[in-house]
Amino acid sequence: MRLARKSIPQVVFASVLTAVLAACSTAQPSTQAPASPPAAAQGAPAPGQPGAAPPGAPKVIFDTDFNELNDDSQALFLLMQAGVDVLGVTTVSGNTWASEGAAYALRQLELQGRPNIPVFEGASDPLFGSRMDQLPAESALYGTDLSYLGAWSHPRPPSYQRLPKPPYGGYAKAPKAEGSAVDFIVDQIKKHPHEITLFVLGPATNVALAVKKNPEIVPLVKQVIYMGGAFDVPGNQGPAAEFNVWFDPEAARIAFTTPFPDQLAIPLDVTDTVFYGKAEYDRVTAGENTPITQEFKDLQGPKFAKDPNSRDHLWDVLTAAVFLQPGLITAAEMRRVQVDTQYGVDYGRTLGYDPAHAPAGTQQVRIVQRIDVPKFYDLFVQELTKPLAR
Ligand SMILES: [Ca+2]
Repeated sequence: MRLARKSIPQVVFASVLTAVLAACSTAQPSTQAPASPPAAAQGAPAPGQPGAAPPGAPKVIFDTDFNELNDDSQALFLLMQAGVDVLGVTTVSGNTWASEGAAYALRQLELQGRPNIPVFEGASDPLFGSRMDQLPAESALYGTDLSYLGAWSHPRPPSYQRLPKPPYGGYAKAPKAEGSAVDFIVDQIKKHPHEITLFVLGPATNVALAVKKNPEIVPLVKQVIYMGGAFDVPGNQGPAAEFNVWFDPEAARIAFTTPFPDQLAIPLDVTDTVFYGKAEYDRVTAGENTPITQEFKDLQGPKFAKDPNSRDHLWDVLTAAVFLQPGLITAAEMRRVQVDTQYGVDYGRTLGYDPAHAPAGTQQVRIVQRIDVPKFYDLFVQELTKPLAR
């Protein structure tokens, strides 16, 4: 059995992080120049080029545990359809392995005619390493619900081009971008100071690595938007933790306690109040076919045909929606946030303190508690059903 995580002294954590950062800075030495490097690997395409956003469009980096037509995927659709300048997609293991996320993101971007948006394969394991083999013990000790394990439910694929099952419509023609996801985040923030909103829609591993490796970027980030945490509601991965934070609690702790100029969180407190069912599916698929609506029909149609009462949450989609329309937020509170990283029943629990009575080292995060659901769905349907933004 592995060393119990609570017995890992801080110095070990520091050395682990140092080793990870060293690997990060030297990762992926390209021994062979790609015949045709991804056009956008150095940043967003120039205006007028395929995949270019309108001049002046807000800039985002999309950090994600991407899957096919899941909440991450729909959040990306929403941002791009609304004309946001997506500088790049960086993947992390969570719902999927980082390699799977890269394959799915490349394919989804290709389907939307946006193959020039670079996709970087990021961290495959949490800062403290994989816990796959200790999950049964974790469940027995702490009551962790093992019904959903994301990437840890199946073996790590050998590469983003060799998944157990090809992506929807096959593998994308474009390769993933060369280089490190962490370095891409750092370089883009330095290139566009005070302009980039960083979407953190999976475990925060890439972001934690970026701010530890290059802390000078912290004041240059415009805003960080997380899907993550469960503040005044139960967790969805065991009694207390939300999945993204549970997957890499140490990374979430680093991210939330970093003094970014502006942090906004979409936790389970709000996502648990928004349901997606057949009525919403019918609105998305009612009109003209586009690659997006066709994918909804192909991938969600069978589920609703079998069970018209099926419904689910949209988690990450809410981050994109409130970014596009902040007025959708009907209730929110400013809290100072900490993450419990003691390896116990509360491992990965997010704690939101009253700013007047908060522990030292915590940072202010705006916690969204409710949104205007009908207006949210109006935006969702409007953007996802219009002709593809190119
Ligand atoms: Ca996600």
